[in-house]
Amino acid sequence: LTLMSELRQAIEKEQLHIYYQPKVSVATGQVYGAEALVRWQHPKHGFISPDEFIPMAERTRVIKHLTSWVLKQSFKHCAEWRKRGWELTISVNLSAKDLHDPELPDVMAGVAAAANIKPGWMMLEITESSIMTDPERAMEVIQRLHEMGYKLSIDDFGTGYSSLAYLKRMPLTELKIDKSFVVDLLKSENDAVIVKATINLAHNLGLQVTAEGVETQDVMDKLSSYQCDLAQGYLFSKPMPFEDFGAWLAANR
Ligand code: G
Ligand code: G
Ligand code: NA
Ligand code: MN
Repeated sequence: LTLMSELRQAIEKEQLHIYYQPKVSVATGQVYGAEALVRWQHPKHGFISPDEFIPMAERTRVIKHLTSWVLKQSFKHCAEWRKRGWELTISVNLSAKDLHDPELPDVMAGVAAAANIKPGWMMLEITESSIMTDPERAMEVIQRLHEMGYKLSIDDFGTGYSSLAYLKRMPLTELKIDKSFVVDLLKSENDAVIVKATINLAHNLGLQVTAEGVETQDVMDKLSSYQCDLAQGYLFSKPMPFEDFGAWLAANR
């Protein structure tokens, strides 16, 4: 049995789980939302990182099932938290393949209706490179998702190819600064310059900014001096299962 065929069955066998990592307001410390990150608990090989199985899934139609499953689960969880009065914005990662699938908006409409969530509660993370492989086609899907009310975020900003011309034309809510620029913010003058410039660029385009990979209070203070909007990282919490996130929220709200 290949890992690929096992992945195909992992969903039915309930081997996939979604972990949540909080996003926190830099200015107030308030919890803004969380990013949904998929995990594969393989019975023999143990934990397998999405960095390994997402690219594998993307080479086949499995990615479509995987994305639908992640959307279904995270929408359900979001609805559950909203019912408890927690007004969180939940971020979900889309792959390049998803962005080029003209059926995605219809799939999402079905999933949102079934879970009884408003699209405005969800933020969809897309990477620069996934847009740039076929910008016109990606733009059509992005435009439709925006019209449905979904928030859109550019993930890993600064690490891929991107065109500022497309950035300007896209209906975005957020830029997410990649952790590779954030972790050494205090040690690297170049990283500091990049982070500061990215925050200013985003704000001048009317976008909010999340810095990921925030591990220390010193980095948090620096981000605060740069007027960064949101932070995500081990300083607050590692990604955690649905139940643990509920407990974390109750303790940290
Ligand atoms: O979870 P971790 O911190 O290891 O994430 C590794 C990578 O996997 C990140 O690039 C993240 O964006 C990606 N990833 C995590 N969950 C999903 C998912 O549900 N769908 C897609 N397409 N990518 C994901
Ligand atoms: O590619 P994407 O940015 O979506 O993935 C986020 C990844 O970053 C996940 O694998 C997550 O586990 C990881 N991560 C989250 N917070 C931190 C952090 O504070 N430091 C580091 N080094 N990695 C982090
Ligand atoms: Na992401
Ligand atoms: Mn990222």
